[in-house]
Amino acid sequence: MLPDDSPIRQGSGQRAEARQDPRLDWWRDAKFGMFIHWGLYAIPAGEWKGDKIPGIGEWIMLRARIPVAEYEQLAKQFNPVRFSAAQWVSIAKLAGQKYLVITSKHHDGFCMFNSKLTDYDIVDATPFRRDPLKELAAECQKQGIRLCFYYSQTQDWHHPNGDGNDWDYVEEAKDFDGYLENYVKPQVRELLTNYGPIGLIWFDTPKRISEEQSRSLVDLVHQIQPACLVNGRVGNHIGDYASSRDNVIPSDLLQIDWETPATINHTWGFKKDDEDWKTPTDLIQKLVDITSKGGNYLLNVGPTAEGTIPQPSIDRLLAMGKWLDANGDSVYGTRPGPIQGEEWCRTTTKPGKIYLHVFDWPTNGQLRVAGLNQKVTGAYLLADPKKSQLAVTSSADGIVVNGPAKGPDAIDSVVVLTV
Ligand code: H79
Repeated sequence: MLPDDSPIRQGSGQRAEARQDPRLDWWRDAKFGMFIHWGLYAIPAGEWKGDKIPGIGEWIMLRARIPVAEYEQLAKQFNPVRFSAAQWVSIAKLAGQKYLVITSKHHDGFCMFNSKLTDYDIVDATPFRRDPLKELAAECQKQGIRLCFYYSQTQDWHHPNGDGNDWDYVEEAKDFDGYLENYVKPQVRELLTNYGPIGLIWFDTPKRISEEQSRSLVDLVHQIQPACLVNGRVGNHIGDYASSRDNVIPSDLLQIDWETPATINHTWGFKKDDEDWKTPTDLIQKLVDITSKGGNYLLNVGPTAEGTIPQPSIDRLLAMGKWLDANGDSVYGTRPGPIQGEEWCRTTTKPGKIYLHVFDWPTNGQLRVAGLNQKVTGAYLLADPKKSQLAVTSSADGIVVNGPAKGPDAIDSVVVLTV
């Protein structure tokens, strides 16, 4: 049992056998993905009939108790003509993100792909009439990004038998199993059949789903695409990897495969008045912090109803990409390093190398690393193309690297220790 305050919510964990599964290797090496929350909720963008609705944007239907018949009308206005799959995938690419997870159906039930199971989808119900997931699939293939889908398997506020809408329907009267068998599973099949190879399916908020039902979903995914991963929020602790709580970074190294889904501002789906953006420094240090503890960072953008990624998000992603261009060796393909729990630094490792990520460069330039039990044979700054050696001296409790008086990178200066 996980404690109540665990960074991984009860039931969102990793199946024990998956820990050694080589199918996860691409994902273990990837470290950084783009999350995209895009749907009808981008139209109200946090405001309903003149009222600002508190909370995350994609929850507006529930928070404002909008009847299905009213919310459905949004589809007629959804015409994101500025959407460009090529641009979105380029942004992910420039940011250094290796996979992209887009909402195929969020809790509001609107399908962002062409589904034969319903007319409540972007091709049948909107003037746009295009399938953005098809366009993204082609573009991801072209640019070498793994395409993945978010799918809300339990909550569906539009479907009469989906979980969560108690203002149009009666919860107790719902045939949840029928909804899973006759709607969710056929849709998951469509997603895994019509869009080429899919990296992973990102389920969310398991809530009332039973262990048997979760298992049958995992089995279905693996049956159709054996290489496709399933995240922990499929429920009942049987995912291929664990998902932490939203925006929560574990304080310690975890001995499982895990990922933090996170926002750049506060909302996931676009909200016009959420302008509280995390700084590039914060985002880069979070990526490094997560990597040093063995996790992945799945960082969200919430495109507008016109189909564009907000500029503040683009600016931050490009800043991350710029840092990764110079320092990516210390992130991609690494595993947690030997020094954990220090405030001023993080460590990651690859065979023969320890990457010392220095967030707070000491004013005397002396980096004291205690508790290293490998023999250090050399040190240099990762961003230094000449790899000029820094003097390393051994002390009683570890090593001292004699670096420059000023760290070369205000966000994170990476020192490579060869071991
Ligand atoms: O897709 C994103 C969120 O919509 C979803 N997970 C991420 C990846 C998510 N589902 N549930 N939650 C997050 C927890 C949500 C809690 C809240 Fe609320 C929603 C707090 C405020 C709005 C529920 C409704 C609790 C209070 C009101």
